[in-house]
Amino acid sequence: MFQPTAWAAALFAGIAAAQSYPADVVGKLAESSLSKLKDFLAKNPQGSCTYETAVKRREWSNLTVKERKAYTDAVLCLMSKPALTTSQAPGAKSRFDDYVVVHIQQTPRNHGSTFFLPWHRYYIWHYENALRTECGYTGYQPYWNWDRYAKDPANSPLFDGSEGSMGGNGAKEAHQGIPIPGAPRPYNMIPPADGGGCVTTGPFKNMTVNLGPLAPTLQITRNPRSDGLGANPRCLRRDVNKNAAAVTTANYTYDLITNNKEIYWFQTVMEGQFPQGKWGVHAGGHYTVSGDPAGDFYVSPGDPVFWLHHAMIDRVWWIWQMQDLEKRLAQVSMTRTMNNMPPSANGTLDDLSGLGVLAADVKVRELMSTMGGLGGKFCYMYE
Ligand SMILES: *[C@@H]1O[C@H](CO)[C@@H](O)[C@H](O)[C@H]1NC(C)=O
Ligand SMILES: *[C@@H]1O[C@H](CO)[C@@H](O)[C@H](O)[C@H]1NC(C)=O
Ligand SMILES: *[C@@H]1O[C@H](CO)[C@@H](O)[C@H](O)[C@H]1NC(C)=O
Ligand SMILES: *[C@@H]1O[C@H](CO)[C@@H](O)[C@H](O)[C@H]1NC(C)=O
Ligand SMILES: [Cu+2]
Repeated sequence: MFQPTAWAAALFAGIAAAQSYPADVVGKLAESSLSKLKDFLAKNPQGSCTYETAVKRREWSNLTVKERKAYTDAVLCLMSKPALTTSQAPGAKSRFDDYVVVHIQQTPRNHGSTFFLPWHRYYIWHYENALRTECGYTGYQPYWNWDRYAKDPANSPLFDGSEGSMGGNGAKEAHQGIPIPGAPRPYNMIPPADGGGCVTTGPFKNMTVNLGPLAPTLQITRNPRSDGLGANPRCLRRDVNKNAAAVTTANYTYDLITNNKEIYWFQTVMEGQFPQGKWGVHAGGHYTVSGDPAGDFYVSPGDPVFWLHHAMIDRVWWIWQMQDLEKRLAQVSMTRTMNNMPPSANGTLDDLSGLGVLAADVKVRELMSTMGGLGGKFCYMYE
């Protein structure tokens, strides 16, 4: 028997469930930590950056569809402006590609090293600033709270392919899973999901990926240059993957923040402990997108959703720092090379970190605080 009321109620529940997310344990922890930040700022004023003046980066589904479109329009605008890096990277076609070039060039320095968290903080801020100053975007960099979509990322507000999404999943195309080097079975392979082909829906359905690949997880035509910086135009591919997303639920992030008191362990657990079969939330988020270039360690910023993932990485570091600001705003660890290969000295707050031709080197010390870092240019929190 047809029951219109039950049908309407079910439909309404579906819509409501898709759009409202109760605070998770990590969000509650962030909320309850803000008083520590206020106290710290009262004792250590940061010039014009105050608790009241700091801007708030917001979660993707907390933006209205109009706000999300303003963001993706600004990204498309960056993709339409001429590149500044063509002399080093003949494949770079746009200002958006400039950021991919810098990541490719600095990948070994900025992962598994002292620079991982501070450098990516600088990198995201600079990109956000380009969207605002070069493309008229008036909002701030949104983040992707992994937990919200982990159960079914392909049908989430981030990847459902609607105009308010970051673009859809890739078309279904047979492909392999993602090998996780050094991990024991069954953690040595992230099983493939239902995409793998070109993204055909949402704001980025027509985008061209120009650079790379360098470490492809799909069969992609090789770049004409060994450094990946030559022209290799192709479609954006994704394999939105809930197998990877399973390690990004809030309990993993909460555990990461609360059970690792030293930066060395916080960063190590975040970046993954593959020999122990632990992928970590960092790889988990990257491989939730997968495909090309999102699954490529070097070229991943060429998928626009990278920036929302790394904003979440930055948010998690911010929440971790708030637990003990006196100490954690000054804590770095690891060495100057990826996984200390080749061996190098421990990095320090006086080491330099920069964005190649895009932005000057600054001391790591300048990148430690979202509230007053970079000579006061950093002045943000996460909602
Ligand atoms: C899609 O991309 C092609 C090639 O870059 C371009 O010629 C075309 O105008 C684009 N279409 C839309 C609707 O943006
Ligand atoms: C998080 O929860 C899942 C599902 O209940 C569980 O399998 C996993 O071990 C938990 N992870 C952590 C780090 O607690
Ligand atoms: C480098 O850091 C490690 C731990 O992070 C520490 O054990 C070691 O003593 C440091 N080395 C030097 C030369 O400071
Ligand atoms: C979502 O936005 C509302 C205001 O628009 C805010 O009160 C709430 O804290 C936000 N929640 C999260 C988790 O960002
Ligand atoms: Cu990176």
